Amino acid sequence: KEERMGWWLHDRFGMFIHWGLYSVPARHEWVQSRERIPANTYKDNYFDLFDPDLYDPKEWVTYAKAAGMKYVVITTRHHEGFSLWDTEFSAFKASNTPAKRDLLKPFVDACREGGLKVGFYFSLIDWHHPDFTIDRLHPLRDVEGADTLNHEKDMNRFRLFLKNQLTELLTNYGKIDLLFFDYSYPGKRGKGHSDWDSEGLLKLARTLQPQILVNDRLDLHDKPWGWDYVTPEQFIPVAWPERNGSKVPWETCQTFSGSWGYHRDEHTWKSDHQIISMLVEVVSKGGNLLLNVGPTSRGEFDARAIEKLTAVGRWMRYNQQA
Ligand code: FUL
Repeated sequence: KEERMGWWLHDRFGMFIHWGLYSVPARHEWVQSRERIPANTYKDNYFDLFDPDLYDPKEWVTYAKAAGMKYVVITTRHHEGFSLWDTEFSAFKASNTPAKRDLLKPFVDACREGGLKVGFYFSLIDWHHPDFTIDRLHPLRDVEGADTLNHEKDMNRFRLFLKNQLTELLTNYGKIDLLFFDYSYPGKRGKGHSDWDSEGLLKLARTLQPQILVNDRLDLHDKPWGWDYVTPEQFIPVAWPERNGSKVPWETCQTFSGSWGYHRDEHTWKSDHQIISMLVEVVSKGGNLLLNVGPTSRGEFDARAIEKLTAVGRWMRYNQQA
């Protein structure tokens, strides 16, 4: 494990990218759940408006590198169930929108070309798939008759679907350095990891890509082989996190503002000073920082994100080791 983790422990600083259909409404990546939007309405409203005409992943890589980041983790699919790649297993994918293409492939190529490690974020939650249980986070949770609807659902089919998609991702895009599963919680049936067969997913990942690093959101906390690093979200632990009395590898993921997906009207952006202090604090406590950008539906970084990344880059330039 130590050997596998070498690059990650060394690199310390990465970029998170949350990009999906939620960039169209531009008011939080949980918009579908928050506003209780049924899957078909969500699709009708936003699918045909997803047209990333300004998408240039090479540009994204340039910004990441200029800020001193060494790896990138992108949402291949978030909770809305929309796939950025041309998956065989769903029609709810970028290649069927006006984008008309697999958006992941050029991204991976750009990272490789720029010498950045590539991580895939992969949602276990799916508000689009017909077999996904209507649980307490689901957009249809308040609909009358949700329990009856659940009788028709077959999580076995959903589990198979996840494995099929993960297989595509770990087979068709070359070497993938890291997987960020997100996230396992006890569902209506109350089982957590067995709802999505976390063990099976992890086994599959390690079979297809033995070197891959995996985060701790599969709900396999009690198993030392169930995760490589822990992921405090939106906070910096007071001290180096421990499990069973030993310090463990950790990474905090953080947003510039509140939302992960592009949120046009959110004005709570951290200052340059806050971001740089955060990086210093994290690294001083032995952790990694995964700093998030939520690109717009046209495929570009918001000017505010570019400003922040540039400020970090400027600081890096004057403070890096020769
Ligand atoms: C959370 C997700 O629900 C958020 O939308 C975001 O992706 C964050 C990194 O993880 O658990």
